[in-house]
Amino acid sequence: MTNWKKVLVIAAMAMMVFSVAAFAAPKVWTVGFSQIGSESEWRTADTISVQNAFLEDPSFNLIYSDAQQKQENQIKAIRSFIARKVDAILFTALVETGYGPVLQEAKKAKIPVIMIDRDVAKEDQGLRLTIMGSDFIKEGEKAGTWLASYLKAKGMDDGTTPIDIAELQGTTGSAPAVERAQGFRNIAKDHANWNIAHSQDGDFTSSQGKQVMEAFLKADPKIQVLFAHNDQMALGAIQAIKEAGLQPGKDITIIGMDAVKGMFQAIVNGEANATIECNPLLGPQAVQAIHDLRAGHKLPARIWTIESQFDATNAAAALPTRQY
Ligand code: GYE
Repeated sequence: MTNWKKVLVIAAMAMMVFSVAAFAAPKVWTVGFSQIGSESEWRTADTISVQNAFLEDPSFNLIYSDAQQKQENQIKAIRSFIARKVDAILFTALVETGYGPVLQEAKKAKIPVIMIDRDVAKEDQGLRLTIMGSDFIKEGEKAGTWLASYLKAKGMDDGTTPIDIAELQGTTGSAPAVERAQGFRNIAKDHANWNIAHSQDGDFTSSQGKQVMEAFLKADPKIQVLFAHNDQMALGAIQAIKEAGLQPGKDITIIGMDAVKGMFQAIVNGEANATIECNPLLGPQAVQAIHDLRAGHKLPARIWTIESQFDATNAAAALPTRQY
């Protein structure tokens, strides 16, 4: 082979290797993640899951922003993602409303926005690509259904004697607070003697849960059931119930949401009665969705997570393998 032919062959081979490598390794994408804060064990597990899933994939670069429970911090973070021309935005909305203008800006900049966990209000849903997370209405319904069968099995509900229920709501205006309340009421409406006598915002935190429960108990020592929109508030309320000289789990039936380890322990100890699982390990799903997006696939309008429910019949067996 003449020298110039050799050069041509080497050049052709180099080009082939180069193009195979280019095909195999997708362009690194920068993804901005606007998280709401760290109000609960659930949130911490969710943040770690997302951060780890992106860290494990060298084809992504994640910019994480913690809004510390402030909507204005989220709006600022999304604006900075747009200014940095990220390839995609992952977004958990603290509350449902108030993000329309910033989502318009992302749309104008042609940056896809994927909701994770908490969605925005209906009128703004056209501005984001998809939502991955739990069915909060179904979770509220599961809590109501669990309560109905528990009270019946224990002979605590004859269908006519009033049942006094207290509800610790999550952050006012957030998707899980709105929808869990709705789901619970979908079941409660078929029980004429169930009386949701107290309902107040406990901001999804244990300290607020405790404070609000103290106030509930002062106003009404006859509360028979506590429905808490998350386990964190239920755990705070358990403290308040004990300090009031009552036995949580016995004098007051307690149902939480999330199925975090602390609540499992409370159920095993007999101080709480049930928790409805809400899976925070959303990282792998988020990475998969953004992979699909980069590959040019159309994402489904809704990506659901799979979850379960736990009470004294199965909590102890599940506890050793819980990841959150
Ligand atoms: O239940 C709670 C958290 O948005 C589903 O937020 C999430 C909720 C979760 O802080 O513990």
